[in-house]
Amino acid sequence: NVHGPFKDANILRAEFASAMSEMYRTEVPLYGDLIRIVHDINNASVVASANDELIADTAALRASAERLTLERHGAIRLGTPNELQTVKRIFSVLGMHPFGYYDLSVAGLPMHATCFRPSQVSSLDLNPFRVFTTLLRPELLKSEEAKAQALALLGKRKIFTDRLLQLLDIAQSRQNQLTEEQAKEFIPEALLSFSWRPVAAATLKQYEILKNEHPILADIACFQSAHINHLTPRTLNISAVQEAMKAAGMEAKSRIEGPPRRKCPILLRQTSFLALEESIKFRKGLSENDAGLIEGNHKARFGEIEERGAAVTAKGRDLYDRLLSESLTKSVKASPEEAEVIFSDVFKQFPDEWKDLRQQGLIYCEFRCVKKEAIHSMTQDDRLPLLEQLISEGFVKASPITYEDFLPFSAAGIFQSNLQSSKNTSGGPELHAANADPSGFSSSLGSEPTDINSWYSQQQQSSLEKVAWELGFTVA
Ligand code: OOG
Ligand code: NI
Repeated sequence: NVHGPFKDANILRAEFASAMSEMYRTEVPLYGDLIRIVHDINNASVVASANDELIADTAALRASAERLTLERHGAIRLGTPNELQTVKRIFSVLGMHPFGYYDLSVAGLPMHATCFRPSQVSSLDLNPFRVFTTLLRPELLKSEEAKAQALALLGKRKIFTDRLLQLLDIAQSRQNQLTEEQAKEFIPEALLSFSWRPVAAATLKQYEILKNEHPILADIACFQSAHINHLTPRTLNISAVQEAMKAAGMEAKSRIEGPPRRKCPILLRQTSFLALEESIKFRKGLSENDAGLIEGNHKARFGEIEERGAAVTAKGRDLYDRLLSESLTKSVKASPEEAEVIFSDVFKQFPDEWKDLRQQGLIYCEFRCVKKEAIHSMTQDDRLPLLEQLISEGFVKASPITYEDFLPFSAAGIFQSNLQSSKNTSGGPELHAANADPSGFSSSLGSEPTDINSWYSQQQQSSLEKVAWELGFTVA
């Protein structure tokens, strides 16, 4: 019987994220170096931006260097609906829920994804840890042999311990809560599912067959765990980190994914250091008698950084997608430096002043009432929407809402650069015909991920309602 207060999910998530980070730093020491670089640059950026009106205005950037560097996401790749459903239960105990559907077939990858993250802004503020989680789509594999081998391996493996499954049952019977004592056990048990195992579940031959179909398939199906493949701290200045990575001798991805550098950051920019070649032991054969092991190599794990900007509306996202595809088309044969110029040039069509972005309905904002005195003596100017007049007369302040989610094409670029041999990294992913299957994903997950657009627009709307209430208006 369980007594006593339950562990707070926000605290449990923070402890889990920090244990995962420690695990990953031990597994991939280069990640520790990356964290130090990011921390130094964030410190400098926070100092430099303290008096910068433009930056101080951005909700996206209201954070201390400590909190910023703490912020990180991770990524895992799963093989079966059952693994996805169990991972959903693990994350639910940590206060993380599925947000958004990502179709990675746009980049020719046989998978789709969601992101598990906190659903309340207050929880994100306490600890914003999130995990980009992809699921294999066997129906998109071309080779029947590779597909059969992959499904056989996946059908046999057990990536969750019995004790973890027991703890999940206990939590589920109590609104996903655990006692302090159970939580202590839960963290290492859950981490095991995401840790690196030095012995593969596959033979070298199986690994080769799967890798030949797609390197990502080998990574998903040949191992005993759903190893975390990267962790990502957030930075205020991704371009500076990219330079510092190169200066420290790290092999950085040649292009930063996402929108080009701008005055008013939008969405998400990402870059990574490339995956390391690691030695791993493969099984000689799959029967008990073939107990021997063979040395081999695998490349999967890397470190990434992200710079977050404002969340864009559906209209803003359409514009972003259009400019992205225009930039990609124009830069097919370009070097990374030329591509940067092309992107900046094409993206001139995306307004770069907060006021314009807001007035044209391209971004989501949080509105706050900052002054109430003399509101009744204000005469309404018919040429302006009321909200804009309230902003220009200093009653209301608008801050862009931080984008908390991901971009499928950028994700594909991150995937791609970590799949290819490191010498061939200048080319990003190519655009493929989309082949999305959101309802297939929902049925694998056992529920529908939250729609991200509704989530941001709900946040904007509730801030407006609060402003209206404080100023004594009614909202339409
Ligand atoms: C996931 C890549 C996507 C991101 O930040 O966009 C991702 C993966 O490589 O498994 O993490
Ligand atoms: Ni990532």
